[in-house]
Order: sequence, then C-alpha cells, then structure tokens
Amino acid sequence: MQPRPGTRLLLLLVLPLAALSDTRGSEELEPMGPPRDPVVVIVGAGISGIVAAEKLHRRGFLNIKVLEATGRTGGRIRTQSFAKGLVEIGAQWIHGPSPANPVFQLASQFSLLGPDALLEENQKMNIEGHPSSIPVVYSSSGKKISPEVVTNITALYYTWLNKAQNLTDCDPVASVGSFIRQQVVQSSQEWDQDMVEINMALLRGLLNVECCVSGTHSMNYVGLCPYGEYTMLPGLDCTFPRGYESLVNHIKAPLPDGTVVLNKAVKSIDWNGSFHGGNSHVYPVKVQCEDGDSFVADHVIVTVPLGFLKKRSLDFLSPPLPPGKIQAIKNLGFGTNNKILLEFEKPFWDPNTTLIQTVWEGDSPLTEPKKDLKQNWMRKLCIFVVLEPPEQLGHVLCGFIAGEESEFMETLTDEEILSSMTDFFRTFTGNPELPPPISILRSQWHSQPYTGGSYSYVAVGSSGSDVDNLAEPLPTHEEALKPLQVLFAGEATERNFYSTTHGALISGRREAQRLIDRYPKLGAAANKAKL
Ligand code: 6YU
Repeated sequence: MQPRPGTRLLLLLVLPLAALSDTRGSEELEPMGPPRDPVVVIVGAGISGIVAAEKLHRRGFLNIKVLEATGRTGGRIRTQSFAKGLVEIGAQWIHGPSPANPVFQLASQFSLLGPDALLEENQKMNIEGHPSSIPVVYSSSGKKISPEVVTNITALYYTWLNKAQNLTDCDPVASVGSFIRQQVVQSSQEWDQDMVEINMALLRGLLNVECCVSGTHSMNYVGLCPYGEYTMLPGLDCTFPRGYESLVNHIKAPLPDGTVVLNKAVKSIDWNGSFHGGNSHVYPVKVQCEDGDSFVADHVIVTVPLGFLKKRSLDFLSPPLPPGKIQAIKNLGFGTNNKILLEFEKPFWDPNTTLIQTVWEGDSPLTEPKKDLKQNWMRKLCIFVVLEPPEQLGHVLCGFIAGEESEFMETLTDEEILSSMTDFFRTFTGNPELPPPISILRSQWHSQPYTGGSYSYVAVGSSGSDVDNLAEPLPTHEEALKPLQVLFAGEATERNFYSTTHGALISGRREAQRLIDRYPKLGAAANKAKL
C-alpha cells in the first residue's frame, strides 16, 4: 500500500526545511512573487475552477480570469430540463452528505437541499458507497428475482468489496476484478447447484454496476492495492431539488462580471518564459487560446479533466510536462459512465420501487461481457434509478452504462437507442406489448472533446502517488526557488476523493490556498478591508 496522506505529512514534518519545496513558509517566498497584484488564469469552469476563483477573489486577488472551452460553467455538473422537470446529465448525488463534506456544507449554507438531507440521522448513516436500497431485479427471462436471493447475494458481494477496500497486503498488479473473481470461485463451491446460475448472473450485474461507480470498462482495470485510499464519508446520498448546477451558480455569484470567459478554449500554455503584457510588466506564463487570443499570467491553475490531459499530455504545455507527470497521466484511469434517461407515459414498476436492476441469465462474473458491441452494448446496462418525485418530474428512469459499451452507445442516434430500450424492457418485463418510452435523453461524456470520459480511477499499475504527482505544481521540487507558475486541480488530483464533486471542490480550494500562502499581505489586506 502507498503511505496514506497522514503518513506523508509526518514525514514532511521531520524532513529538513530545505527539502520542503512547496511547504516552505510563505514569508520566505513572498519576495519571489511579482511586486504588483498577481495575475491568475484558471483553465476550466467546472466546480474546481469556479471554487478556486471564488476563494482567490474572496482573499483579495484582483486579476483573475477563468477560461472555459464550452458555452457554460459547471463542467461535469450539468442540469437540464427533461420530462416535466430537471435532470442531471453528470453528477447526481452528494456522496456522503455530512459535515465533513464541503459540497454538503455549501449546499446547506445556500439552502439548496431538501428537508430529508438535513436530518441528522441521514448525515450519520454509513452506507459505505453502496446503494441505500435493495433493487427490484428483473431477469432476461422476463421474471422478477426473489428479493431474498437478491439480498443474500448482494450482501455477500458487499462483504467482498469491503474486504477489497480494507486489504493491508496485496499484489501490486492485482485488480479489484481479479479479487472479486477469487471470492466468487471460493464461495460458489458452497452454493446449491440450482442457485449457481442465478447467483452468477446477479454477480455479473453487480460487477457491471461497480464499473459505473468506478467509471471503468472493467473492474479488471481498477487497482486492488490503492482501492482503499478512496474515502467514503458518512451520510445518505442526496440530490439537489433545484439541480446540481444551482450549487455552481451560487458559488460563482460573487465573482465580478467578466471573470469567467466562456467559449474560450485554451490551446496551450507557455511557461518559464518572459512575456510582455499590455503594460510594462513581464509575466512568466502565456495562455494561448484556440481562437488566437492569449492571456499573460503569473500563475495558471489547470483544472481540465484527466481525459483531456490524456489526449494532450505531450503538447498542452511548453516546455512540456515533466516525464513523471506524463507517466502519472498515462497510469491513472479515466473511463466512461453515461446515463440514459427514459420517460414513460405510465410506470411499469411498482409505486415503491426506487431502483431497478437487470440481469442476463447465463452471464457470469468469471467471464468478460461479449465483444460484439452492436449486438450486445445494452447488456452492460445494469441499473436504473427511478427519479423522484414523479408528480413533479413524470415517470422517469435513469439508467447507467459504463465502459466501451457506453462509448458505443454514444455513437447511436436517439431513435436507435429508444428502439433498443423498448425491446430491452419488453424482454425484462416479459410484456411484448409494453409501450415504448415517450422521450429519451442520454449523456455522451466520452465524445465531449474537453472532457473525454466521465471520471478518474486508480488503475492497475498506478497508485495514489500518481494522483499526488498530477497535483504537483510547476516548477517542481528541483526548481523550487522559482515562483509557482502552473498549478493543477480537478477531481483526478484529489487522492482520497477523486471522481467526486467534493474531491474537485477540495482540489480547487487547495490550489487557491497554495497561491494565497504565497501572498500573505494580499490576504491580510482583504481581511482588513472586510473589518
Ligand atoms: C459526485 C455523483 N456522478 C456522473 C457522471 C459524470 C460525473 N460525478 P469539470 O470537468 O467539471 O471541469 C473542467 C472544465 O474544464 C470543463 O468545463 C471543461 O469544458 C473545461 N476545459 C477542458 N479543457 C479545456 C480547455 N482546453 N480550455 C478551457 N477549458 C477547458 N460526482 O460527487 N456525485 O453523483 C457523480 C457522475 C455521468 C460525468 C459524475 C459525480 C463526477 C463529478 O461530476 C466530477 O468529479 C466533478 O464535477 C469534476 O469537476 P472538475 O472541476 O474537476 O472538472 C471505491 C471507489 C470508487 C471511486 N468512485 C466512487 C465515486 C463515484 C462517483 N460518482 C459517480 C456517480 C454519478 C452519477
């Protein structure tokens, strides 16, 4: 296992001061900052970029620009109208909504949550990242599987997953998928013969759900040793009644007009240079945009998704990223989890159903899904959330699909998906007359050129140190006497909370704080001005 962040902090405390490049006292560094208000450019207006801008603004930084490639803020937080209400195209829940979660803190502060989410008992509930209710499971022979069978196998599966999260000794090349397979093989020897097929099918379904949770094609890609570093906070996952984007809108509200510039895709970042601004000052960084505009800066905070960095790791920066960072970008995983939202005229599910799972008889966790994507892509669809409340939203299911099948789905038309989904639900309900959904909306995160997938995971062959490496600012430790120029935020840079909105938020605050620490007088002046 990699040392946990706490251990690293301890190591840092006992190291000689000279070795602590980016933890040196800010007083020591201040003379190296520019003798004027620093200019900060933030690339990306997702939650990490917006939070960083808001924090710098609040702490007295006057020259901040957030350059966003697309025509909107929020990035992978995206709320849209569908059916009779609002739905989420990206992030859906606050994972672990409890006082330690800064997204929960802000959402409560802005009064964005429903009454249930604010109940103390909900905040204390520990669901360890698993769905809070047992789904109704339909099998491909058109029958519902007995809740008792589902409960037993689901409980067993979660004990294995918890074991995987708590391993202290593991093979560095092992995957979560291989670990689960081992448990299946051992456990299946004790199953009644007539339960083997259905248990195996259910376990394949659960592995497919796990691919959605981890945002990966296969759990064979997710590293076993670092798996436990992802930290689950207590709290019963909750949603935003007025949309997740309401959070981003509240955070960005105090930013002066013109701070966020939309449709301003950054092409490349030149650093370690001497660039003249429109004044007499010289700046070390120049941000070049796709449309020919450029922005000089003292510091740039890069918050672009890992999916984008994977495509551009060699040429997004000039001089290029150090080899270690390029390797970290390569090592870490970034996969696709998409949603297919379907509106039905009338629900085919019972009124109290909150989750629907679909399993294919004959499938097994011991073999990988069939390869012919055109024929089989929908076999990876595994879980549907019944969106609530139906009185406000209509009868809407939100299906999740991960991996290559999900990426293939992105290439189909709405009509093709609708037709496949109609067949799909007719098969699973055993009702050949089931009316088709009346409308559809699906996400296409893999095809978004500035995202390239859904979220990161720590892949086999990578570790938490790759996450830390990605977060490391430039110049690096070796050149620490130069002022900071390029900083990195975004969910993939947060070792314990990657893949979440709170991880992204924490990373944006972390990098803003890194700059604030360099300019103690600015912060002091801002505080004085508030008194
Ligand atoms: C969460 C959830 N959730 C579902 C789906 C998705 C995600 N997440 P951004 O991308 O937001 O911003 C970067 C910006 O940069 C962006 O606007 C770009 O356009 C811009 N940009 C890029 N290139 C540029 C350039 N060249 N120039 C200028 N601009 C440029 N998180 O907490 N709850 O329910 C879900 C879900 C379908 C796609 C999610 C969820 C992930 C979050 O959405 C995501 O982390 C943050 O929004 C990212 O913010 P950011 O600022 O970093 O980037 C054990 C273990 C397992 C580990 N996983 C467990 C957790 C599972 C995660 N949950 C997933 C579930 C759902 C449904």
